[in-house]
Amino acid sequence: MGYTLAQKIIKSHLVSGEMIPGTEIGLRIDQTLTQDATGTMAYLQLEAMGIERVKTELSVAYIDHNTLQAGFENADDHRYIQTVTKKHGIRFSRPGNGICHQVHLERFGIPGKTLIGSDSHTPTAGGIGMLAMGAGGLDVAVAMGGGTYYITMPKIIHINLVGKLPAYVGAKDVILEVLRLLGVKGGVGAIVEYGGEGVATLSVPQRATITNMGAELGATTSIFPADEITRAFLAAEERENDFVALAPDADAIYDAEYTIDLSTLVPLAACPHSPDNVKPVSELADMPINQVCIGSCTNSSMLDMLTVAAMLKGKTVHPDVSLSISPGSKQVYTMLAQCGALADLIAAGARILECACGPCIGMGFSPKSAGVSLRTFNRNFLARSGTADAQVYLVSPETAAASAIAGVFTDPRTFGDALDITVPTHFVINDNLIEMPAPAEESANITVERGPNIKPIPVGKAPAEDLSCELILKVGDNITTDHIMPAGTKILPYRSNVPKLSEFCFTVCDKDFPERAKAKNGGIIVGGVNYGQGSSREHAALVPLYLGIKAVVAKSFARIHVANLVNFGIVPLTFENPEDYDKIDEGDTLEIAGFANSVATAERLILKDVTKGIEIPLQLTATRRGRDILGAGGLLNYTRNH
Ligand code: MIC
Ligand code: SF4
Repeated sequence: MGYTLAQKIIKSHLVSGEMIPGTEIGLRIDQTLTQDATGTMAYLQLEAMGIERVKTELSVAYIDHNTLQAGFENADDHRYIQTVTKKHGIRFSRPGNGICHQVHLERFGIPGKTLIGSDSHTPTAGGIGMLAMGAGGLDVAVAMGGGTYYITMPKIIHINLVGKLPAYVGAKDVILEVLRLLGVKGGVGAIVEYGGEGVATLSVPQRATITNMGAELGATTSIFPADEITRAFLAAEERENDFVALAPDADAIYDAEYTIDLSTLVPLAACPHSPDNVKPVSELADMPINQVCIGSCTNSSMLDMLTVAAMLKGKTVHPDVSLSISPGSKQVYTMLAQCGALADLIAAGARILECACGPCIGMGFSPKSAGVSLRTFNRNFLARSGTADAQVYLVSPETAAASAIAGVFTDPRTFGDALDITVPTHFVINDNLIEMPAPAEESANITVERGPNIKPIPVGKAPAEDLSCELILKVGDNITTDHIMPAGTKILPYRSNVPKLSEFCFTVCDKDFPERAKAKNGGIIVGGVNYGQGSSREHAALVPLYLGIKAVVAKSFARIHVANLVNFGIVPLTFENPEDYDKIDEGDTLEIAGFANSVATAERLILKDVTKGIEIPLQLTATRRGRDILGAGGLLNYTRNH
């Protein structure tokens, strides 16, 4: 039997388990990345585990999220990351060097290698044929120490691409079409593998746009083959030696198959407030808009920027629209300046931001009240932009540029003659903002600098013998980590200060939650399907732990979040009968007799709702290892004990 592309990489990195979908496997990790909003915690954990030097082939720490420095906190975190990485053998990408995923693709990604990153969009590197996955910071810290990364062996979904994209239809429209087809939980438990003759018509940056936003499908990762186009991209980055050709076996077996004819695609938009709420732009045409933001790890490559610059050249942004542009990396920014395209963007009235995540994570550029914002980003979750009643639409750079000029939602196919823009055959290489770590023999001399905002990490406790507590919060389906632990300018500076961060937990859903949880010493949270979708931020587990949350009962969980819950000792439980969700209410008193024993061994637990006088069967779907971690009160304790 032949293997798929992803299966081949898994096979060559398998440390434990068998490649049977749904069972636990352990993988050897070649590369890691962190960003600053999750990195401080990851490196505090690396220190807590006593890891002296990283054991991966390459580990890089990027500074790209918390770049608006309205107080000392972010700058202190950056200094902490700079010094801790120097000491422990990690490269440091300075602020100004660009968004982690864009820079990693340009300078470090290697086909056939494994990468985990403390950011859910790490699968961007799947565009170059890497097996790249998002993970919680603690899992990344373990991998840096040479530890195994455990996942559930995914199914493989094959997306067969045929044909060629028409003019003004972009790679973004391909992934929006996949989201329309599969939905935000359509990729859970699966890897999405792209193949077919249409692959050869897509450049590496286009492929990376598609694998990037595979995160919004809930997929473990997404991947493209490594072919002559990949070789040319690596050669243009002066890294042709890193090229390895990768393709699935001809007789590979997939668990599901879809075909997308690229030539039939049209410009699409994901409407508020979910990336799978997809409609053709033509249906939204002429809706007045207030803001356009171009950039983010999804659409900030040289190809995207040149496309936008060509469309804006000689034009002026509509007076009702504020347009921001964030190039993805210093390489992109430099080349835009050198070729004159930057001048075209500035002349048109674009507000050029530094190469960082920026508006994507609410770091500035919040829209006006009830504002309509078109963004080339990957997430339009409620309130993520920083404006609670904003209406955020996710679109391609082509749709964004055409609409910014017109002042209304515009189908870019009405814009004019087709553009002829291709990926440069040679990129400007200057890695001067990537600092190398100190040699091992000098690391003892390096002092790690810790600002006053860096507080100790909360550590979990072993489960109680019997659990009795309140149903402290009940939420619906598809709750994102942006609901659980919102981000943005005002909150992100506290990523290394969990007590302060806890004041914002779940406030998108319920303003009183933090106070209530504190007063009642926590309790149990109940959720619907796909609980915890979205980011990799382990703060969405750490902060509930700090507030005393003992367990989350949901209809189903998102992959990275459920791993984070286990890592911090919060017990993830699912309803045996999803309809039982409707039978229990916030404020009910809940009991699980023999809780600790059940977590250790039982498949089935009985939740007693004392208020209603009913019993509800639950399942704990943790692996043996997961149960041991929960029993120890989280991965830090578990690692210490081992
Ligand atoms: C995001 O896009 O939501 C983030 C911000 O990049 C997160 C990481 C974080 O919360 O720091 C992610 O995607 O994992
Ligand atoms: Fe940054 Fe946005 Fe990408 Fe997250 S999705 S890494 S915030 S650009």
